[in-house]
Amino acid sequence: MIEITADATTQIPKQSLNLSIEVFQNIPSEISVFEDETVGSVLLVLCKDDLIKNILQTNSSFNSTLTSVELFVRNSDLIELFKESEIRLSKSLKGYINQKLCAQIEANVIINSMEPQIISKNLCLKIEARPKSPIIHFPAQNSVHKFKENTPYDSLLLFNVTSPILDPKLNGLKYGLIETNYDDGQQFSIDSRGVLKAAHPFDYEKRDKYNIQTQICDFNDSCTVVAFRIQVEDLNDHCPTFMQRIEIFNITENHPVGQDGIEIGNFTAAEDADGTAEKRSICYRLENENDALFFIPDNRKPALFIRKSLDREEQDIHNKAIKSF
Ligand SMILES: [Ca+2]
Ligand SMILES: [Ca+2]
Repeated sequence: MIEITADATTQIPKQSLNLSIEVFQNIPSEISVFEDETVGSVLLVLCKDDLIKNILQTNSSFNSTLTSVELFVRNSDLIELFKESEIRLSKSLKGYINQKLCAQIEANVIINSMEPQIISKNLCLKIEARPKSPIIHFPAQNSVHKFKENTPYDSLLLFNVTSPILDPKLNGLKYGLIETNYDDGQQFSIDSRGVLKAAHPFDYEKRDKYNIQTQICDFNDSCTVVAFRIQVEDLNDHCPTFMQRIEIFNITENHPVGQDGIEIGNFTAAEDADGTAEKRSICYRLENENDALFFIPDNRKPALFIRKSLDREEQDIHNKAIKSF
């Protein structure tokens, strides 16, 4: 027979707190940490007041002024508790990618004169590789995109960019034009959907190409830059015009003229302001195409011919108009 003698104060067993893990409801059970996270950085902030509030909610007889909570981190050399609130990284996570490393957050709760209760919760670190910067699928680096001059385009290009960060809430990408020395990006804009627009139609004769650089950043300010060219295509939007309005040719009367006629002079060629040779095609014709005396044998050449010799006594001046087209 064993006789137990006890001190009077311990004869009445203290009431147990019976706290559940619910008191840790504000603390996540898992947090993601990048593999290259700096040692000493704060991974999580514990709020003791929230913990006490949760404890008091479990029993209305608990008194906040008589409640004390002490926090500890157990079973981990990866994290430490700083100032009783900050969970800080205490060791490099290099080499732990895709691993889950867990520690316990322990709370020693003392309320009134009740038996202290230790309650703990697992806190796991999910080690991830730091997300890479956004991936630009379109437009390709150094690609060339052609657009016609004088043509209004609602939009020029629609960027196709994805981010390796999977959380769609954080996946909003930021698009921006990078200023270059030549103001190439000045008349362009890019919106939050990645639509590139030009403020006004292009004019090949003013500028035939623009070298654009855009930067696409994720929420983490991890950015990717892509450079491409907007090439303007020339259209035949300029007509040839004569800069020399009047020209005078002299020919001796009764000049012998063969079957093919003879050239009486080359007039100054018309000019076409179009930027490319093929859009500067210039042809000539006499205003009166059925002229009995004068003709232009090759409508590409600014050369005027006569079919037969002229007689000064019959007519000494012939006024002819030539058209370019
Ligand atoms: Ca032209
Ligand atoms: Ca043109």
